Amino acid sequence: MKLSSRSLTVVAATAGALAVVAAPAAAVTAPVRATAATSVDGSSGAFTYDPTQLPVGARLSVTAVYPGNGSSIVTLHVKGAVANRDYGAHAHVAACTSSPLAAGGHFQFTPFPAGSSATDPAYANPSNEVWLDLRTDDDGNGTAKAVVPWQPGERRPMSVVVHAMPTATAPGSAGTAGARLGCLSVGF
Ligand SMILES: [Cu+2]
Repeated sequence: MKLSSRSLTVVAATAGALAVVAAPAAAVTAPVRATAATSVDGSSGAFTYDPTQLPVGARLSVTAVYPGNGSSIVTLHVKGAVANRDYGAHAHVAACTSSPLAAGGHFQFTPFPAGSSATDPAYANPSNEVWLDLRTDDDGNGTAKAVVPWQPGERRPMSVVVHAMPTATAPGSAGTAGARLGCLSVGF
């Protein structure tokens, strides 16, 4: 009996050790992917609101990964946009429609409180929002990656909007990036 009980203890300890090792590597939530080419009416899955600045057929691809450490890793790939230019981009609170403003404001993990504003850098910053600015190469392709120290809960972003300018950071304009050029709905 003694020998048997001891064997069980060893097995239990081994299983416990394995569980401890495995936990940090496991994703809390499955990764999310969305990809679509832009069109004016959105029938291709994504919108362009200004084909001169974001051509019809440009491809927007977003990936979100939620590792066990509680962070979110979001990437944006743009293909077939205007070559060698800067675009701003962010996660927004609502899904895309043919109306550029329908995607709403930026998703803020901690929403700005009453008395503050959407452009207060204490809330409009790349740790509290998901900023995905990028510069395209000679072929009009570019990539951005954002790592934020939180994961969306009940409130979740629902789209990525591409803007005409790099994202501003000054008080009163933080988070702004000019006109909305395109939009991809993403099931974050
Ligand atoms: Cu935006």
